[in-house]
Amino acid sequence: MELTFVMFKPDCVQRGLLGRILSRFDDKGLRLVAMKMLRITPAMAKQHYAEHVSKPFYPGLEEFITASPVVGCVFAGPEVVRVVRDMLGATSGLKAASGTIRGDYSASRQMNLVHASDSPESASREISIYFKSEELHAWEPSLACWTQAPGEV
Ligand code: FUP
Repeated sequence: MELTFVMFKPDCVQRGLLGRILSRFDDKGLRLVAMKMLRITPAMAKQHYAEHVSKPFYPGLEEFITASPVVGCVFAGPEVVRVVRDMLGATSGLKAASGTIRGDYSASRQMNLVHASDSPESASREISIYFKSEELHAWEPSLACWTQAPGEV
């Protein structure tokens, strides 16, 4: 089953939105397979945002993402990378559609509450920054037979 890495960023934890936003993923029926709270170091930030390190906004992004603890998660599900990106909405909370997580809770491009992998390849790279393989839990939700038909998984 496809995996994606999701990070509840410092603004999400600081604003007390973690439970509310996490519940949207639960409500959707996504399977949580790993979760931890951690403080991102500058070195981890450079690894995570490798494609952005040389961009002008990077220093501010690093300062923000290392300022306070985050919660990292791995979710599993069919097409979960695209499903979660659709749930987040556009990068900037000012542009994200109403009804998406960023559209409903963020009014900022940098403080957009939640990160999610943009492809299965990014997911696997990002998961390896934050989790050891033994920290990912394979489990079968008892209600799985009521969230997806057998051929869909
Ligand atoms: P996303 O894939 O939606 O998380 O967005 P990007 O990979 O394009 O950007 C990574 C992070 O950099 C975003 F969460 C927001 C931040 N960012 C800025 O702070 N300023 C910018 O001009 C662009 C992105």
